[in-house]
Amino acid sequence: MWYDEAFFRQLLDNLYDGVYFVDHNRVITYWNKGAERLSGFTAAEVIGRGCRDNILVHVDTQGCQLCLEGCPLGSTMADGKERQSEVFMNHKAGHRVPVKVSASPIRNADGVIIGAVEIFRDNSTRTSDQQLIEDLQNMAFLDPLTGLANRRFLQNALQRQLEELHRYGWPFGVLFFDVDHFKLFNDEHGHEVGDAVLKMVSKTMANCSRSFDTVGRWGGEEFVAIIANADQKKILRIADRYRLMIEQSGLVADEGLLRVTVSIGAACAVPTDTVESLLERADALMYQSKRDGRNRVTGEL
Ligand code: GH3
Ligand code: MG
Ligand code: MG
Repeated sequence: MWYDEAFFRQLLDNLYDGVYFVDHNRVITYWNKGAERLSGFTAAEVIGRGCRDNILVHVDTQGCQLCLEGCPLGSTMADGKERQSEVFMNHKAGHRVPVKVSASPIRNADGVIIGAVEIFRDNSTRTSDQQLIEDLQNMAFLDPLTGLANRRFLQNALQRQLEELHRYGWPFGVLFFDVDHFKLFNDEHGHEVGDAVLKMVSKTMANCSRSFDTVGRWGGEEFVAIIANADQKKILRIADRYRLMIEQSGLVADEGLLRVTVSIGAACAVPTDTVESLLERADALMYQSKRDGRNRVTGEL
């Protein structure tokens, strides 16, 4: 089977990896699309220039400038051996890109080395592993729908607050929120619109929380806020601000602004509390708000 030069050019351009050729003077003679993508330099900008011309400026992890002191292409042309290395190349925009580089000699029909080819590939897997760890950490503590802290995070935070109450006597309180008649809301507008409203409520809660308070989604249409360093009076005032802000939030829809209200129970932590006993009290107070007509806050007497 016969392939012409255009076929090979197209083949090389379709590779995801960067590929370039240099002649025996280390002048770049070919530069594929992958090389353009990884480096930011177009073929027109680099072909005809020397690879040591301060374009790619490969450095190793010690910051050693390989183009001047240890060019893998130069060494490969000298001894005819293939080489692989991990280096950082220069992107046109100025930043460093980690790449895995393979250099191989190019020989003519008589076996004489007339140049070299370098293939380079994005080597940022380590950075993406790091990213993955961060993503997993976030996922472990983040509620995916609302982006708020999840139940596990809230439980840990409550445990921490209780320890601080024991050790330093710092008072704190817990608000338990439940959206009113949310089943009816879903039935009327659909589950997706329901989800959008839960997001809206979450945003409002996050926006009106003080920087040292924690708000999170307990589950379903239930939310919890931990109010740090506050006595009963202050906790009630903060709870009512949340209630009012949620009541005043509206999702724009064809039918007009869609609103929901919440019933809140506000409990103050006492030294004998556990996470469970504190939440149970806040939950019971929330139910009292439901019985009293919803869209209200109930605290302890
Ligand atoms: P009330 O609390 O005022 O007594 O009435 P309610 O209808 O809100 O109470 P109930 O606990 O009976 O129902 C809660 C509803 O919340 C049921 C469920 O369809 C809805 N819900 C729970 N989680 C989600 C969610 O993630 N998305 C949506 N769209 N709806 C949810
Ligand atoms: Mg509920
Ligand atoms: Mg409800």
